[in-house]
Amino acid sequence: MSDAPVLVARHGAVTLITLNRPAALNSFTAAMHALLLPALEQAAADSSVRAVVLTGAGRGFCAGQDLADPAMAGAADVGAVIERYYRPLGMRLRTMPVPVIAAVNGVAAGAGANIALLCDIVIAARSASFIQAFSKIGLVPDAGGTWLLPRLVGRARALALAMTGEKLPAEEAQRIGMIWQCVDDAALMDTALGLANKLAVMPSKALVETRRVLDAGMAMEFADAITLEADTQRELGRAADFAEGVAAFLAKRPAVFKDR
Ligand code: T3D
Repeated sequence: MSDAPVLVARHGAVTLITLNRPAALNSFTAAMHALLLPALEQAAADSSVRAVVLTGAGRGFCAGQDLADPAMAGAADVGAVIERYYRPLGMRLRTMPVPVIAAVNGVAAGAGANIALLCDIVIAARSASFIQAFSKIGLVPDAGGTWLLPRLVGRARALALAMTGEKLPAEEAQRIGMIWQCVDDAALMDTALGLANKLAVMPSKALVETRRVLDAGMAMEFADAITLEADTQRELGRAADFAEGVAAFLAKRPAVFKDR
């Protein structure tokens, strides 16, 4: 196996991206950032890619920022690190033209936890855990955590997780609705790739629009949310995938979706 800090592999219509610095629990270095964002950009630009799975090598998913990376650690301006690396990464994940699944194979801490949670669907191994490690080093949650956590688990749990920096086991993360699913360790990759393959044959454009309208709807009045639904359905209703979906249903055959 290559020792590049990010590995990219194709499984049919699915791109599998693996964070690959297992000795340091796949914590983010500048070198890793330099490969991860382009890997996502490439998947986004390739119309044959219809789903992405993000995972980690070894016993961790990602322990957040590599606190020892000379290229980043002890930076005089930590905000600049966020702007340079975590804003583009978070924005890319939230606007991918295909669904992104996090297959959380082990501990996900700091920015590593929030990058996982920014993915559309999070599946974690039973031995995995999530840690908002920031408070322990004198920071606030970043990589989108301040926006995401209260939306996922509510203010009370978000604040307690962020203030204590306590480890949240995957089973508990599923129980409180922070992630979609917790599965046996041995089943993680089959489950994640199986789901990715299922999503890959669904109408990508509609899936991505679903992400957009759900996120936007959280900040809207009810009437405005209905308007957004109507506008979005108007656009999707004119697209080829809708015609194909209805035709396939009526003909009792599998649909072949192409829009992206
Ligand atoms: O510029 C900026 O910093 C701003 C950006 C901030 C974004 C952030 O992500 S801030 C949060 C950074 N992350 C952390 O604070 C988490 C630090 N890690 C831990 O607390 C623990 O490693 C874990 C709880 C995640 C796992 O604990 P455990 O006992 O399972 O493993 P370990 O022994 O601590 O770690 C294994 C190795 O990975 C170890 O190296 P060694 O001793 O075997 O050579 C450890 O030093 C290394 N490692 C783990 N996390 C990091 C790391 N090395 C560098 N940076 C890390 N974040």
